[in-house]
Amino acid sequence: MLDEKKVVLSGIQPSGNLTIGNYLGALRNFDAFPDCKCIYCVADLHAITVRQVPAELRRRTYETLALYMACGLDPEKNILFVQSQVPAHAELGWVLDCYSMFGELSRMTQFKDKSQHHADNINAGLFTYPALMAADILLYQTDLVPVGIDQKQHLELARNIAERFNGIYGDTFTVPDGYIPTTGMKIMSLCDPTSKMSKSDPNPNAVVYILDEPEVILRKFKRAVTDSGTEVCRGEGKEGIANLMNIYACFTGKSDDEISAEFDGRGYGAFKQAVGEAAAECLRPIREQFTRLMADKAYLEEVMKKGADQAAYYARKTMSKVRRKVGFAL
Ligand code: AQP
Repeated sequence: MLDEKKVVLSGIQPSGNLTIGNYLGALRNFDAFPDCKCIYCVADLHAITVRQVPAELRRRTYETLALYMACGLDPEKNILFVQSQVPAHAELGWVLDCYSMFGELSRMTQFKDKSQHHADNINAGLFTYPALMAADILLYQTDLVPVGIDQKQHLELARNIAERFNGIYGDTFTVPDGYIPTTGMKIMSLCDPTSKMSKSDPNPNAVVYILDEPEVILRKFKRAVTDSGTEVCRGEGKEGIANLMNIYACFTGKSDDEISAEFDGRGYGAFKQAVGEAAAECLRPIREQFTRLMADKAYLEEVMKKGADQAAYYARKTMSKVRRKVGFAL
């Protein structure tokens, strides 16, 4: 533990514009730990496991940092930084590659999914991604990792790697726990409610971005795929409605029963309109604050620099322990 406070760490890849899936599954929970040391990175090393346009990656790195702040993360109270600016991530990532088994990495569903979507670029980084994610977490002796349910498998692997390393060399890493939200755990695509809403989805209508304008949000929800029924409730073949209920519950705090009662006899049209309005209303102040922050690039760079220095300080402590344990020359 750093400074005796519990350590919280998470990150988001700047691999696209952030979605309400990223927001509801992860980002919104980042400021739920007032008594902890919170460390949040923009995971640009992870982003290059999929081919990126360099100028866009750089722009989105700034934007992701600004979005962290626009969502309420105060850089005076949290360590906010860009992963590639703290080289210890890559360093520990390599070490942990050597303690990650081919078989366990092969079982990762994200690797299987991304290999299918990027069949022309199934690179080694895509395969060892979870070992780098383990390094991100273990580098800071992290206690808690707020992530969406889709990252649960990677988190389990990080725990296994930590336990394996500790088993060989004695106590080195804190074994982290996940902090996974119970409502709206996995937000699904608006066009195919059986697949996850992802920022890299090529179809913009499948995804609501945090920074979408209110009228765009309303339009996307209006067109969301549902079913031929009329009742707002969960059930067989109603994955689209279930997804909208999850989203509405997240933005309003209402229970399933309250939602079903509210839209009883009113049909899907009224429900979709309400989901859109609730989302647009909650996201409006974030978009406005984001616009203010993006206007001051020098300030963002100052935050990045300070965050990287703070993160590097803690990372160095763990790395010197790791170097000693594995037998690198000191
Ligand atoms: N649809 C989702 N529902 C709930 N949580 C989600 N997260 C992502 N999508 C959803 C959570 O957001 C965090 C950021 O994850 P990431 O950027 O590291 O990678 P990801 O999970 O692969 O996110 P995307 O949006 O799907 O990115 P691409 O398209 O680049 O692969 C994580 O905590 C994740 O659980």
